[in-house]
Amino acid sequence: MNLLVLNGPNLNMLGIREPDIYGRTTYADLVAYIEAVCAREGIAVKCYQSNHEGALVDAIQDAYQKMDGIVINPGAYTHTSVAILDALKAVALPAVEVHLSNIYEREEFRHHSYPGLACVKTIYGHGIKGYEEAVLYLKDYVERKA
Ligand code: CA2
Repeated sequence: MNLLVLNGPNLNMLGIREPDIYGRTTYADLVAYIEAVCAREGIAVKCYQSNHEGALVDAIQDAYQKMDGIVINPGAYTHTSVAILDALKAVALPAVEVHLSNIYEREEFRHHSYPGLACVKTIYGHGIKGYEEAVLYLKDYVERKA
């Protein structure tokens, strides 16, 4: 199984600022954690982070016919990006949305997700463990569909 893990704007700042909300794990630690989970599960993973909406759309399009699934934390684009929603719909790959924080306990503008409308599941409020949960959910989802 081939998996793309996408992180959106400012997630490269993990562990550097706002540890009360996002924890003390750095982005490099997060990538190492996801890679270790995927190695254990026999999954080939590509992790990519960008602060640019179009670059995230490009990465989703590049996954078409190469990847079996996508884990995505769109960052603040969660609440604004119809372009990311449309890209996920266009490639029609199973996608799981992850949020480190509980977006439903934060400001009201964080309660709605556009990309989430094209995802088979959303995991929120579990910190970096949420990425492991997303990987395992997608693995099971893809194997059940095979
Ligand atoms: O909870 C999440 O994972 C979010 O997707 C994170 C986004 C936020 O806009 C969403 O509403 C919820 C923000 C990511 C910013 O990450 C930072 C990490 C460290 C320091 C500053 C920002």
